[in-house]
Amino acid sequence: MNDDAQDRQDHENEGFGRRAFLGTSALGLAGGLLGAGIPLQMTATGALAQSGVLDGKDRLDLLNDRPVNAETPAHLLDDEITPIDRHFIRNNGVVPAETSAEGWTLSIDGLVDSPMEMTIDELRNNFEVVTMALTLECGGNGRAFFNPPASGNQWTYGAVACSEWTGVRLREVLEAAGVQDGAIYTGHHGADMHLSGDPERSPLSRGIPIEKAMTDNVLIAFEMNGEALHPMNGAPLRLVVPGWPGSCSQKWLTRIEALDQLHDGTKMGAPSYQVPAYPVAPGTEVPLEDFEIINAMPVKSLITYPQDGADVGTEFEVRGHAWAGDRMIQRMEISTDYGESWQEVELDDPVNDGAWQNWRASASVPQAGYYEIWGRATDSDGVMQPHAIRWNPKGYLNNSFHKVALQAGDR
Ligand SMILES: Nc1nc2c(c(=O)[nH]1)N[C@H]1C(S)=C(S)[C@@H](COP(=O)(O)O)O[C@H]1N2
Ligand SMILES: [Mo]
Repeated sequence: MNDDAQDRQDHENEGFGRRAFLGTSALGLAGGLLGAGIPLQMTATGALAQSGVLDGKDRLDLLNDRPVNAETPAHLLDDEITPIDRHFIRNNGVVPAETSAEGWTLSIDGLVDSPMEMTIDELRNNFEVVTMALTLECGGNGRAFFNPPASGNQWTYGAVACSEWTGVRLREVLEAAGVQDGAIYTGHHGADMHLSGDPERSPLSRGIPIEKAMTDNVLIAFEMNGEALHPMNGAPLRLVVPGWPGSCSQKWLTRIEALDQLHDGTKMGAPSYQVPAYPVAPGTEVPLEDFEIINAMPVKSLITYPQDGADVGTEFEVRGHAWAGDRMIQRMEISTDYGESWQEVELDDPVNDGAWQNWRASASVPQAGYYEIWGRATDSDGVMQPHAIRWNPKGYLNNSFHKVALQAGDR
């Protein structure tokens, strides 16, 4: 069975029996409690994560160790530029044994006039090297709160980051290869190994429409925050496709094809990284032909200070980030009274196209006690984050309000 077939099989197996089983497991229990709301950190990290130690990533919460998947607690995402040690990890397979830049090559082929194979030095020397802060979010970020639960990594909030990536523009490389008019999609290939160990199988190989590939903020990156890429984040070379599901951003990048049709690589097919083409009731079994590929990610925001459950008194700062796929954030608001009233925050412009937007506000509550801080962003199309989850079978695109618990002062 190939991987898309396996994925479809998993999908078909997600009947009520399996959900009933999940409902009694630790996972389902956490999902239920978390779905009920607050406090979050305590249940999420307690039930879901054995706190894992990963080289240079030791404060992340490990969700799975084969393949390695780890997320960043929201309060550790407070920096405007995400430090390398706080960038989440989402692997579908096994990290390549060799991740040194020495001898690494990238091939460009398919519908191009001049197929190319270049070393990383050749990329550096032949194209303009640019540095940009770019937001990367896993399509499944927020899946832990789906009810009925969705299978897959139970990400809470922390499968998102905005580091500074240095590399060359995919557009310039495709143009140098002479990408032909008939090309409509890319196909991305990486050097990671399938969990089965079968070298013929790829853990993940996705692509993007050629118009997106030609956007100025899509990079073939060889540095992260001015250093070599972390092995878990795709060293020595990766794509960064900001604002689209993280799965478009192929790590350990070895080859890009230009195609005259949709790429057919692993996890391009439904239901992977796809959602139903119409709204469905929670728990609905959706026929595979009714799914469509996720392109730009929806408007979303994160509160990174105060930390969930913290006591910061009755007057405090609130801050975080907001982002919206290919669009900008127009307005960011917070509420400390369960949505009765909203306060607009101070919102920065993105440092460049594709970066998340930082925001901050001075807030206060009328007396000591328990509160929740809620955040909601509105994008440049006027679309606001929803209060609740739009359920879909695979648990993608949860962009509902972020809420943190606050114990304001002694009672
Ligand atoms: N080769 C390869 N690239 C990959 C993946 C993978 O498993 N293999 N995972 C993708 C997914 S699903 C996401 S969300 C991002 C995560 O990037 P990060 O691990 O650097 O945070 O990488 C993407 N690129
Ligand atoms: Mo992802």
